[in-house]
Amino acid sequence: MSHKKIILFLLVLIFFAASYSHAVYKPEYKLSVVVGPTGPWGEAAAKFASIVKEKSGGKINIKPYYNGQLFSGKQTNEVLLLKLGVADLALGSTINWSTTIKELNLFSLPFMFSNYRELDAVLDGKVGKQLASIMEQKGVIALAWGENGFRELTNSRKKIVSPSDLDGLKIRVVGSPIFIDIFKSLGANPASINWSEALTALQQGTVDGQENPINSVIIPYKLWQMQNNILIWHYAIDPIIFGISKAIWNSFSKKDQEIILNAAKETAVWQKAQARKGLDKSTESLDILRKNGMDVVVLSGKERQAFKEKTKSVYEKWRKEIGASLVDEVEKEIKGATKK
Ligand code: X2X
Repeated sequence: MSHKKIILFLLVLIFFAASYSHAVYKPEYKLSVVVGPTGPWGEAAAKFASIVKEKSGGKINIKPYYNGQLFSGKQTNEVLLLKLGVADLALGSTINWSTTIKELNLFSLPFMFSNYRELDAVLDGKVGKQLASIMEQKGVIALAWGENGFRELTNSRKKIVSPSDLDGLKIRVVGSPIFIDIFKSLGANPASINWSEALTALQQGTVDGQENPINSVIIPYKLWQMQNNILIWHYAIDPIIFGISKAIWNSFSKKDQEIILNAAKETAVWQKAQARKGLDKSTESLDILRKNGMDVVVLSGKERQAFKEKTKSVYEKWRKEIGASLVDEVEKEIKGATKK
């Protein structure tokens, strides 16, 4: 072979190698999920994976790792898993990511959101986009917003109607400092415990109570087996982010990115609807709790106001931590949504 031919041959080889490497898929893309496979959150992980698999003709294989299997240590480290490549994707709660991305604490500002309309206005508006761009700077692409739900308080000791009823109650919270502040301001005794250890703590009575959304956590985990009181107080909302590591995202072709993005959006719509079912236009989910022996207290506007006032200093402290201008923007969007 002449030199020219050899060079041409090598160039052709390089060309094929390059285009082949573009099409190399990992045998498995790991998706981190903090909860188990049952309930809207866990089921969304399987649904998302199956849509992506089908639409990519079996090439993109996402595998959910439930119950925080990929965490070695705290659940609040989930974003770091994406950065380190331990996980490629996550269906993550804003709470678990808020220690790394401080702006995400805004959903935990006590008694800020009262209903889904306000939440949708914020997530679908300017703030939702701003948060996505902050996450991208931290190495995560937010594909869609899902929902864990409004977080309600359960306990095994007593009926709670006013802040003083919380006095001295030991409450399991996520290891995110804003929750410690909130429960301390209410006179309770908060303990940071990973979700994976929370059930044992509740069973053994190491803690008296916990707070979590009804459809995504309280019902699938049958918390009535250890908790007989629930307070519907909507004190914090907990969106879920369909997130993918930026490095992994960039490894996909435009066509594959589209498949993944559309699957996330489609699943998020379904997942949100499941998270709100029986809590929004009807009370079916509350009936499930009652049928299983729980005493359900739904706060009136006035009763809720008492809790709001008690936690005001926490709100003001965290307004500064999160960024006052961002919180102002959220307050503005909430006001706009209320007027509509
Ligand atoms: O740990 C919790 O309470 C849970 C499952 O709701 C979150 O991951 C934030």
